[in-house]
Amino acid sequence: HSRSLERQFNERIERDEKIEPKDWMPEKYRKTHIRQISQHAHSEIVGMLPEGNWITRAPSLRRKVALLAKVQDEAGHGLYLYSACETLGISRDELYEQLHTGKAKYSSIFNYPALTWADMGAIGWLVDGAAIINQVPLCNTSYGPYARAMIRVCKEESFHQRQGFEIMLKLANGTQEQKEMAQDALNRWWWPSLMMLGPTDDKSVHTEQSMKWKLKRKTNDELRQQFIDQTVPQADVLGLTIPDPDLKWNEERKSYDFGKIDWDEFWQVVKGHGPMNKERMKARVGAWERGEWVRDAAMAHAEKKQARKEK
Ligand code: FAQ
Repeated sequence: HSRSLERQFNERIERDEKIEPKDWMPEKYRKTHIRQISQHAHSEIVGMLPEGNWITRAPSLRRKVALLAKVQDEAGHGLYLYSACETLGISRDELYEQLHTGKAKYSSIFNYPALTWADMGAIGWLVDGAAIINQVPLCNTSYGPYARAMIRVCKEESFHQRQGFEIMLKLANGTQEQKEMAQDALNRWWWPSLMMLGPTDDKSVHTEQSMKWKLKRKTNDELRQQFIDQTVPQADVLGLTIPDPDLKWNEERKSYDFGKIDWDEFWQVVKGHGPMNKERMKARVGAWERGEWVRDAAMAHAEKKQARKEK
């Protein structure tokens, strides 16, 4: 019986039908979706921290308004994704618990510090740029709630990316010191942005199955190449130099060849030993603990209301 259910399920995937929360699905499909969607949600929430750090120091009111809106969007993406994840039968409390105990991962990129205002430019340009490349194919992912969430998320990410690029453009055309700040931010965020798209395909344990289930529509290496090919001409427009001496146009492949990525650094960060891992977790766990009285008060209020209704 379950084998025929599985066959029907695979045929639905084959026909590009969306799988919905109450549909039958293999347990492993459910589990790997909870893993990826929750990691994605956690990344949005932890991803608010490096930029949140600069809201009070934005150089003008207009910059502040834009940055504030961007960080609020990230909160919205996180909540949207947690809701999509909950449709797979896991509670919000369990998801938070997994993040706070280190059981669930979040994107490596948010374990680097945002040191100067130029980092707000580099994050929007590169990190949101990489996020869009990764997320546009996910608008076509097989699980309905995830696919629909991605449509709105991608529209907002596109504003975020432009916001960042415009900060870079302004700095790159500013004083010598401003241009140096922009170059320095590019130097620090370039390699982590490439790593953000995940390990190389031969080291990626989930890609093969996730491609079959159409959870992933492109592999990590395909997305990375696409990101590089799209971003190098943008660096030219800015007049900045990508910090990779081996970067070179390959006429035959119609793509850029690029230098070696430091995968040891990536795995160190993923395992919790990046420059900001401890601080990021401390901020999240602290926020959860400081919010306890609010949750308790809300529950007590709801219970009182319910009791009054039952009288
Ligand atoms: N960081 O077999 P694979 C954003 C883990 S965008 C940490 O290749 P998969 C917007 C992976 O989980 C950022 N861990 O895994 C924003 C697995 O470990 P596990 C979030 C990583 O899932 C912008 C192991 O390595 N975007 O937040 C990373 O097939 C600016 C083996 O890897 C998404 O999450 C990493 N970078 O492919 C917000 C998009 N890469 O789980 C604020 C959705 C891999 O077995 C400011 N996710 N690992 O313990 C995906 O597309 C995929 O999950 C990948 C990884 C491509 C990230």
